[in-house]
Amino acid sequence: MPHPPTTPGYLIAIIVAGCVLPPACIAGNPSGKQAPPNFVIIMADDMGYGDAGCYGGTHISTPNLDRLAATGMRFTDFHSSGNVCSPTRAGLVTGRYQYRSGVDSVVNADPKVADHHSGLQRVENTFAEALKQRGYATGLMGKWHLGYDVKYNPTYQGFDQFHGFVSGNIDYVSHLDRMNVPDWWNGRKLEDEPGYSTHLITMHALEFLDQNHDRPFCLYIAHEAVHAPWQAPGDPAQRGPTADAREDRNPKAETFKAMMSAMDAGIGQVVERLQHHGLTENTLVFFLSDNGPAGGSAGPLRGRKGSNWEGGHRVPAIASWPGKITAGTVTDQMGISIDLMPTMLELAEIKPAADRPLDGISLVPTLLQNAAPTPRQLFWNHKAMRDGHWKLILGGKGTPAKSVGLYHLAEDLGEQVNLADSQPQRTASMRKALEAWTADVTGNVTAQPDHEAFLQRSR
Ligand SMILES: [Ca+2]
Repeated sequence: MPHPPTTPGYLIAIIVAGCVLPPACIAGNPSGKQAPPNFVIIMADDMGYGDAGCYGGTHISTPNLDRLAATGMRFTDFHSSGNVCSPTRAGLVTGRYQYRSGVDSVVNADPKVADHHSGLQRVENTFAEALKQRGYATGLMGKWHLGYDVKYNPTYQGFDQFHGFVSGNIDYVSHLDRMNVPDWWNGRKLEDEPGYSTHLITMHALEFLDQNHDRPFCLYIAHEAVHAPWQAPGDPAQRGPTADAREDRNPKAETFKAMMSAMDAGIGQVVERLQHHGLTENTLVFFLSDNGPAGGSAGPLRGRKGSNWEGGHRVPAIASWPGKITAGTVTDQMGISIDLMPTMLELAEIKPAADRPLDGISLVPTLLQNAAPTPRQLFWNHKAMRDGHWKLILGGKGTPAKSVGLYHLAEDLGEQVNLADSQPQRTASMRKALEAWTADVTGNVTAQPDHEAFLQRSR
């Protein structure tokens, strides 16, 4: 018989970051109530709907993602709120359509471009800020892409720790951005370290887990993979004074596979580290991609990164939480990246800020009860919307600007049979809903002072 501990765990109050968690919150305590769950959000970059084995991808092996799906829940109808990088990230961290924060286009690497000067303003509430109030340790490892100036650094947006880069992509080896500017940060300090970016992101994620395993935490792992430049582990730098300046437009199949494998292996290491610390049953792991593929595969979907066709924004999404989410489930519930913040806040019992209502919905009923899918409406870029299985798209890439497309995705996932003419009433009502949504999300946009000042100077 093991001896009971001298000091029963339930008598200890954990004091973290000025926040006292009641004894009932301590994991496994005799009151039966669990500690608030930990969150690990893993976002791939430019990974397509067809780029994982568990999504029918045959060109690539993703054993760790496949295992995550086998131990958890796989979404068939999950979306990014943008079809390119920055907008999706602005939506993800605020839980609101990105138009509201004024970060609705790519924050450009080139300072001569107005969009270089946009960023997520401090007035926004991020999930990291919300969770910090509840005593969570917070970290971002990898890509931020929500502002270049150091004043937009993620450590000003609720993240205690940041190891990674602020631009859209860096050389995986030399860590220079597209303008050949060094872009590898430790918090607010430019601090390069040697290594392949995917490996570094994983290493810092594991360190974060080692440092914070005994308190509630939220770890946002924003992989660079599988964004260009196309560099596999072991490849030389492509950017920098001594580097081969030529960057391939399209990836070689072997290179792309190796980039994906490095990320997949890193995800496996993170799951193992959670197991090592005994955290799997109190940690929700959620994996998703930030938009459709650039170098990879959209599977059966039409369109790719940057388009409003499903291939631009329907993404792989997997949730794993052993003991809470039934292993091996597949859900057709429509979901979107802006749902993650309301989901985390509900699980952590935090009320969202009243002045910044969330646009997403909590996915808790889907995750924990595998509730039957509820129909909903989702919107993209003032040009596309879903209403249940119906998809409306205005001027879809490859069609005339004024074209109107209506597709029934349950029967036509590839958006090939345009029903707009045969369904005029539905088309009209969806257009009306899209216009109303546009008016709503553009009605009270957060100002972007640096962007405005740049435009003033260039006039
Ligand atoms: Ca992206």
